[in-house]
Order: sequence, then structure tokens, then C-alpha cells
Amino acid sequence: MKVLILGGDGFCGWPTALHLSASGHDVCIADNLSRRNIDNELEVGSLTPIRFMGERLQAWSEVSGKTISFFRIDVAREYGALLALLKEFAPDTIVHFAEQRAAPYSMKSAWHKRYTVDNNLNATNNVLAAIVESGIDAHLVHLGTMGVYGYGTAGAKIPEGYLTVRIENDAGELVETEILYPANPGSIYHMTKTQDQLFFAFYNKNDKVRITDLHQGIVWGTQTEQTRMDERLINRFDYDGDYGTVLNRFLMQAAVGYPLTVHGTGGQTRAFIHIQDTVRCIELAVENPPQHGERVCIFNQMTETHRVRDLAKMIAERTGAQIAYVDNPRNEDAENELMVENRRLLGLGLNPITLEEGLLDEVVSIAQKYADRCDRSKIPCVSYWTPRP
Ligand code: NAD
Ligand code: USQ
Repeated sequence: MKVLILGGDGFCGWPTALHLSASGHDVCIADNLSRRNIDNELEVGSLTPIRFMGERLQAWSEVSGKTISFFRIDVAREYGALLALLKEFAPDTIVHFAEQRAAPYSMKSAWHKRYTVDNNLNATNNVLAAIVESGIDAHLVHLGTMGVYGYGTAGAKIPEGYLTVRIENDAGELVETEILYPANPGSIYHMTKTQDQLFFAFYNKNDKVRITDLHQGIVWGTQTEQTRMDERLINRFDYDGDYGTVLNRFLMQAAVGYPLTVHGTGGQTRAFIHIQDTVRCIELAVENPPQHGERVCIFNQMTETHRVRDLAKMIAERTGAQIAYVDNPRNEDAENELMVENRRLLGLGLNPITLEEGLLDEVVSIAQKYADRCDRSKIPCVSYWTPRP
């Protein structure tokens, strides 16, 4: 299959590009390198020494004998270039990662809110409009988030996208229908993902575009089978207060002897998935497209749920790290339960990596190995959801 990866220089996109190329697909990447520029803006860098795109692609060609092509395109702004690429490459599948993905970054200031909305909504609409205008019959696989649902529970598992509801009609009869599970975003970033869902529903209804939306939990880990093959292929590891996600931050903090920064009571329960399982799930989605005329296919892409304080305790017990309960910069529930349905990807053959098996390997092989690259002043989370005195 010909697969175009939008956002293929990022944390999830790069290992996905390598995984699909290794599986025999013809892979092309488009990325505007905005994530690298945001590192410049925040004056921080990946804990791991990621290489420039040219060196990454050269290394992959040497290691695997396969070629991945790269185009520097801003998917949100350079519609003409995107359309031309779709016509020229004619992908069977487009995997769309090309969005600003950090909730804290999206809440930093009015500028960051506006940038995130502008970038993410235009990127998604441009991809969909270009699929229609180009006339290609490509399946779009989008990386969405568990956060579209909020993290509450109505006492039942969060279903995979659609909720069956019964409404009373004028005759007093109960009519059954299915709706998108109600959106409940917790940040401007998460809000853009809830809006993406409406774009998908519309283009699917109006233009019959085939779409799979993967509602992914927090990705942890760094390396995959392919990124381990050569140090020049190493994946990004974000640890700073804006882009670092909770579990990878705790692993890095344990490695550098920084008390684990639990926000509030740490009662927040979230869904998690290892990066190796992310690339496998995307492969499953690419290889199992919806039928023509089928509604948007939604998978919950997560493998386990954990409470933040339990994660901190687990890592502290294994590494001897201290735990610090810090003031929560976010506006979120202090405690929540979370139950999630994830049968669809398991049904397609996903065999998940658990935290139990992967944690210590990650501390030793990545966090400790590159600990000297950590700038401790960048660890605290200083982006506030609401103004602080
Ligand atoms: P990332 O920031 O590392 O990668 C995103 C890539 O997209 C970057 O390389 C960036 O340069 C590129 N990009 C952004 N805007 C673009 C534009 N307008 N044009 C072209 N390229 C653009 O993020 P990630 O962690 O790899 O996440 C990828 C996707 O997966 C995101 O959409 C995110 O919402 C979703 N996701 C990530 C996680 C996670 O824990 N990392 C969890 C759930 C969902
Ligand atoms: N947290 C801490 N301490 C920290 C960092 C975070 O306690 O040092 C807490 C946060 O307050 C929050 C939880 O950990 O309650 C998760 O935060 P996170 O930064 O790991 O994850 P989040 O902001 O939700 O975003 C990440 C990705 C995003 C993706 C989302 C999936 O950056 O792209 O969409 O996970 S999900 O959380 O399922 O919505």
C-alpha cells in the first residue's frame, strides 16, 4: 500500500513511518517541522538526541534498504502543495498526526490557544478537502484522543465512539438511535480533537470519505523495533513541563533524581499505551479500512488505565525516587474513575505491552542513558489553565 504520513517527524509519526516501511508499505512523510521549532521557542530539546530528517532517512535506507520520501509542507496553510502531493503520490492511506498535541502548550496564552485551533482545525479540514478535490480514494486514519470523552464515567465503560440512546417521541414511544459519545474536552488542544470528530462525520456523510479515528490514550516509552536498529533512528522523548507526558516524565525524573511531580492528589485516572503498540494499532487500522459507505470507524486506542499517584508509587518503589505532591496547574477533576472499551483493536490482533514488563527497561535504556541531556529547569509545569496571582 502507498501510505502518506502527515506529521511523520513526530513522536508517534516517525516510528509509525519506519514500522509501515518495514512491513513493506511505500511510505511518504509530510511535516512542516513545527515541533522542532516549538522546542526552539520553549528552549528545550528531546531527552534523546534525535537527528535531522535527512540523516534519519539516510540511516533508514542504509539499515533497511528501503526509501522513505519527505516533503516539508504545512498541512494547515499550504493547501496547494498538499493537494499536489495527494495527486502525485496517490496514497491508498493517509495517516494524520499533523496537529499541535500538547494540552499545556495549548493553554499557555491567548496566542497558543489561537495557534492550536488554527493549526489543528485547518490541518484536518485541508486534508479532507484535498482528498475530495484530488478525487483519490484514500482511507484517512486520524490520531484522536481519549480526552474527547473527558475522563468521567457514567458507571459503564466508555464505548468506541458511539453511544446508543433512547429518546421518547411524541407518541410516548422510546426510539433508539446512536450518537457520538458526548464530547467533554479539558483543554483547548482536546477541544480541537472534538471538533475534528465533526469534520469526519460531515465529510463521511457528504463525500463518503472512508475514515478511521483512533482515540488514543497517553503514549509512553520511546523506542520501537525499528528505532532501536541504529542510534540515528532514535525516537523523540519529551520531558519538559509542556510536552512531556506523565509516565515518561516520571521515568526521566526518577533517572535524574528529581522528585516525581504528582499534580494535586494524583487521583486522576488516565488511559495508557506503549509506543510499540501505537505503531501496531496504526498498522491494524491501515490494513482494515472501513467499507465504502460505512460510517466513521472509531477505535479506543489504549491498553490500560492507571491513577497518576499509583504510577508514581510504582516507579518510586522500583527506583527509590521521592514523590512530590505539587499544586496542579490544570483545571481538572482531582479524582476520577475511568473505564474504557477497547475490544476492537484487541479483536484485530493487538497483543499489548504492559507497564509491568516495560517500565524498568525504559528507565535504564533511555532515561538513565541520556540523563545528562536533561535541563532540570524545564521540568516544572508552568502553563496554567486559569490565571494565577
Ligand atoms: P508530535 O508533536 O511529536 O508530532 C506531531 C508532528 O506533526 C510534528 O512532527 C509536527 O512538526 C507535525 N505538524 C504539526 N502541525 C503540522 C502542520 N500544520 N503541518 C505539517 N506538520 C505538522 O506529537 P505526537 O506525540 O507524535 O502526536 C501525534 C498525534 O497523535 C497528535 O495528533 C496527537 O494529538 C495524537 N496523540 C498523541 C498522544 C501522545 O501521548 N503523544 C496521545 C494521544 C494522541
Ligand atoms: N500530570 C502529573 N504530573 C506531571 C504531568 C502530568 O500529575 O508531571 C497529570 C496531569 O495533571 C494529568 C495527567 O497527568 O492529570 C495526564 O497528563 P499528560 O500530560 O500525561 O497527558 P495529557 O495532557 O492528557 O495529554 C497527552 C498527550 C495528548 C493526548 C493525551 C491522551 O500530550 O496529545 O491526546 O495525552 S488522553 O490523556 O487520553 O486524553
